[in-house]
Amino acid sequence: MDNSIPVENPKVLIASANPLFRKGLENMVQERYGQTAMIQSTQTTSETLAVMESWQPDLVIVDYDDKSVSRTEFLHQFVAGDSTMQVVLVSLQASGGVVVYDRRTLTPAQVQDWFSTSSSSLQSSETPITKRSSSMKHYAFAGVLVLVLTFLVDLFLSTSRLLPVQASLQAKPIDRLFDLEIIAISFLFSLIMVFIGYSMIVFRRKPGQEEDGTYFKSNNRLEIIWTVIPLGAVIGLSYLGAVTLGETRQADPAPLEIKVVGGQWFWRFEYPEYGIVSDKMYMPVNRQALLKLTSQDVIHSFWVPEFRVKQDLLPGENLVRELRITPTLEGEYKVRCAEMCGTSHAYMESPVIVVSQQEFDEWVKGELAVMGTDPVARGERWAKNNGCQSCHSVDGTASVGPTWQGLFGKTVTLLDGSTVTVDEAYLLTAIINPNAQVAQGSTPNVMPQTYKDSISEEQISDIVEFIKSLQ
Ligand code: HEC
Ligand SMILES: [Cu+2]
Repeated sequence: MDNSIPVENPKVLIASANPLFRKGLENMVQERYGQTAMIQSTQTTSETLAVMESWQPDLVIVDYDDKSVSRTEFLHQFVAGDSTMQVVLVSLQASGGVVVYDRRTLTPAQVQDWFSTSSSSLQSSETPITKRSSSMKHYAFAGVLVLVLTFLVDLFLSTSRLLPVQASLQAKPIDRLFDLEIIAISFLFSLIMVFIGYSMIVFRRKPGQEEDGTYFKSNNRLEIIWTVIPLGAVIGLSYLGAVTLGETRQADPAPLEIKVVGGQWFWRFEYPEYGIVSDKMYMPVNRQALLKLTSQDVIHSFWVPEFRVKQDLLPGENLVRELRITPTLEGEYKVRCAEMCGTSHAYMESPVIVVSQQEFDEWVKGELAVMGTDPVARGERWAKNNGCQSCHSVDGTASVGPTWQGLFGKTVTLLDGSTVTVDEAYLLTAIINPNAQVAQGSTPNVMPQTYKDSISEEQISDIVEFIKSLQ
């Protein structure tokens, strides 16, 4: 391909809607080639493309700053075609300088030469091919920095105890996945930080550097890479997630069944095998527990961080959910509700106690003994298990509802002005039909109206005994 512009009668096309730009460049071209130069000018993209097609200019000069001549479209057309004409994208500066942004089939020396007759300064921002190898050096260096930072961040995160102690068999695969994700997080963090930091320091604009960066339209290779890699990562992680979930659900042949009931705002644990109901969850170590979870009102979520696994509790008999936990470490933990469920959500927690099989058997014996003989102890248990204590104190402290201390035998004035003495019948009515008799100073409709159905008669009479005992 012949790169030179003919000295005799060169055809020059100037594309700009700006008359000053056109005038300035015409002058330069004439200074360079003399009056023999043939000059045409165009003012829009389509006009420019049409003239290029029909007139076949030797040189095209495009106004870089002009909005009515789309340089992108123009360049695209030019690059796509097989024309040997020469193109210079220039920007005229207020100072009188000329900035060349892009050119084709013209070496920097030729541009220098071409403009040498004018007094303009000339700068080129095109990256010559020889810069390639030094850019590979930048990549290699940044790559090493990314690896080093990844290692350090991962070291920091994995030693800074983000998770509490691992106390169940099901926690193992989950923690393995966490380790992997922490490596991925460290890598992504480092990748972004190193590239931003490196660019800010190494490629900082030097004083006096005025031109724009190199123009490029798109980079297919880069776009394919940044689509395929995240896609692969997401698919890979979902596969690992599914495998891990499967591992946490592996069933032992004879698990200990525990029915877990959540309500506003209490936890209740029932052991059908033993006929025990408790407000604390006891678990023998190294034996799988099969939790059957259900809610009495809204959605709650069973979460003991040390066990890692978590499960929502949904209201409704047909929506009982299962969760398998094999505790591996004796100790006292806490179940907390992980689903915002109302005002006392944050306090909805109960002890979870992992003990040896022997201690567990003793606990079962003790529970059965308490429940078998003493109605007051049973009543205390039922009151706790049904969440009464989130509104009623047993020690005189003010709460949502009246305290139970000293309630029995007290004379209360009802909203209609009548006075009654609190006896067993009053307590019974107060529990199964709370709105029937509301004491002055209390708000009706706050206490749940559903205990008549959800608590058995025997249990309610135990609760009455318990309230009676609180003098
Ligand atoms: C959401 C809060 C709340 C819960 C939970 C709750 N109560 Fe109440 N309770 C109240 C309020 C408020 C009153 C006073 C207004 C009324 O009598 O309805 C009250 C009144 C009572 C009274 C009558 C006290 C008096 O001075 O007249 C008894 C007895 C009682 N509750 C027992 C229970 C029992 C037993 C439970 C659990 C099975 C329970 N409550 C659960 C809020 C609650
Ligand atoms: Cu809850």
